Amino acid sequence: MEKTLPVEGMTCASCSQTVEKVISQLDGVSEASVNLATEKLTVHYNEAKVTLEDLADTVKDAGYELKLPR
Ligand code: 9UX
Repeated sequence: MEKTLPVEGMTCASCSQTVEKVISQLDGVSEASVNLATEKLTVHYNEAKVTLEDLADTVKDAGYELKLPR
């Protein structure tokens, strides 16, 4: 599954690198990249191993906010 979702709170390239790193390290995530200009995260993940809520919790722990579809 691939998803592109907005992330709030990133103001510099270091922020976006942090988000990429913490998401990439999750079990079940194969790829994560952040576009700082559009403030969006694109993530490739295995739904059987990790949920969007897990991704949002991880982003939150790093100090940013992942906006989930509702
Ligand atoms: Mo520096 Mo980006 O504290 O927040 S990592 S602006």
